[in-house]
Amino acid sequence: MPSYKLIYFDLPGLAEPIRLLFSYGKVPFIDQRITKEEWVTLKPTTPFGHLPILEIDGVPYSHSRAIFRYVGSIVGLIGKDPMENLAIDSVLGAMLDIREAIVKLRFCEDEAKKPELKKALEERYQRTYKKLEVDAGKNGGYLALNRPTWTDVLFCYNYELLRNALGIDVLTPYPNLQKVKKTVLSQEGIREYLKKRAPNPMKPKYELQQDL
Ligand SMILES: N[C@@H](CCC(=O)N[C@@H](CS)C(=O)NCC(=O)O)C(=O)O
Repeated sequence: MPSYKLIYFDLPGLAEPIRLLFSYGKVPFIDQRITKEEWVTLKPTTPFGHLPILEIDGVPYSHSRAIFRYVGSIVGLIGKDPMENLAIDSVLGAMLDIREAIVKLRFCEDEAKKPELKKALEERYQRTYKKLEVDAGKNGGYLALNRPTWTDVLFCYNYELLRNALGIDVLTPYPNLQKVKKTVLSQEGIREYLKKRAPNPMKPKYELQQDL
């Protein structure tokens, strides 16, 4: 097996789905967390000037989505053909749209604009969750296919972000999506990871480990 080193800040951010995916498959990896000061020196040496980076046998690879897919594949959570991978990537797109709306709201410094951004986030996630609820019902509790895929794991992390952004349990009206989360959190590797998860410096009210 190659050696894996994930380099990111001491935050969940774009690295957390990668940590969760490695953990799902119980694939050992070095979880290197760097400080802002270290980043100043490291940045010019990186392929695209940002993190996360996954080093595979010492060779650095960038861009979170590419890394999600790669780690998804090594832990057996990808599709078997282009059509299946299209269904998986479509859920990825839905999660990224929600994340974008969360980031806009969280980093907005203009108080007057926040209600509008909150409304946009609510509309975005409700529309997405309604559609995914139907899909998860048809797929027996999985989002993209009728078996687990890496977007089920990504969904759980996205849910954690969303729940903290809005301060409500956004899953309450969606029993099939609750099942997706339950299935992911029942995986031994995920449970082990969450039990010893590094403290989140942002101190969010809700963390996935509360549901173990
Ligand atoms: N398209 C990239 C974006 C990565 C990105 O924006 N990384 C941020 C942290 S979340 C970063 O490296 N910020 C520090 C910097 O740009 O100097 C990906 O998906 O990995």
